[in-house]
Amino acid sequence: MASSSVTGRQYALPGLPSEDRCLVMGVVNVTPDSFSDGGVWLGADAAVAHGLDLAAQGADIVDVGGESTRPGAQRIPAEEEIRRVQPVITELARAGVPVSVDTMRARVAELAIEAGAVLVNDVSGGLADPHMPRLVAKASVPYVVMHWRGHSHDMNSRAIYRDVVAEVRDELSQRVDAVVAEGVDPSMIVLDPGLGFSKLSEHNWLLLAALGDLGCLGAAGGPHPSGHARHRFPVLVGASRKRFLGRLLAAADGTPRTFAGSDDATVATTALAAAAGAWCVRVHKVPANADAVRVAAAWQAARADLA
Ligand code: PMM
Repeated sequence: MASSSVTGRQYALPGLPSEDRCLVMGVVNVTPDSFSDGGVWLGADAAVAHGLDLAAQGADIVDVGGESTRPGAQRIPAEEEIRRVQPVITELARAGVPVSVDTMRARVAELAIEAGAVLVNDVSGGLADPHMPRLVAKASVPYVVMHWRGHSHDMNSRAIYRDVVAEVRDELSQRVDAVVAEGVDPSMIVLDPGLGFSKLSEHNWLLLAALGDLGCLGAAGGPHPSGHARHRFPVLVGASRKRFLGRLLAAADGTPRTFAGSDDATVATTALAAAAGAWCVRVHKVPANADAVRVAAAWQAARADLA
């Protein structure tokens, strides 16, 4: 696969670590209802302590979110989201941890950046809040544009694809055009296939299998009209504890594996994603994933020596 020669250092994003391997983003959900760890880190002190633990365990970035995006989740007011994430980001940034904010709201992103966040992780790719791309452009911070078709309360009804890989690429490409038109520097954009967001298990597996090429927009169909022809964007992958892993590992009676019981499978997806050239993996448990990205980097380097 052409992408196997891509290393993390080829994507130097301002304010973020740059390594010769896939990065590890540890998750801190300051929510009562996130699908795999809701309620565990709801208090600011517990959330900060958890973020510091993740960093000490080897997380390169800590992603702080205050709004659950699990299937079926209802939205919360912006004030509540700000109340949850602001103190946590402030403390983690003060401790020197590279922090990203997981939000779809420009106002939350703005306050998070003021509090020290260095990356905006927008699961809606700028669709949920039309002010987001301009805010990100003005702040000049890296921006995760995830593939998204709608809010969590009805996202499963949108999981209809003829060719999921082609459609996700096309829709990401359209989002890149839209946010670049709002002033976002293409070199600040990170793409994410949005595993589990308006996707059934089979869609997630196909996207994972195509990961090596997903970041390369315009490459398959020739030059892209927007001018980002053959640009290779860094790709972030969030497979950690998602339901498609629990379903794969279901018991004989069909009972899906628990979220925590999917952690080893998450590590397997991390190794595969990193070997396919992913820039970063977003995970709940850091240590084994931090090992996996190093294994993948050694494997990539040896493969390059063979070539
Ligand atoms: N998944 C979740 C939340 N935020 N952000 C990005 N960029 N990619 C993802 O796949 C993603 C995300 C949902 O998982 P969680 O509720 O366990 O955090």
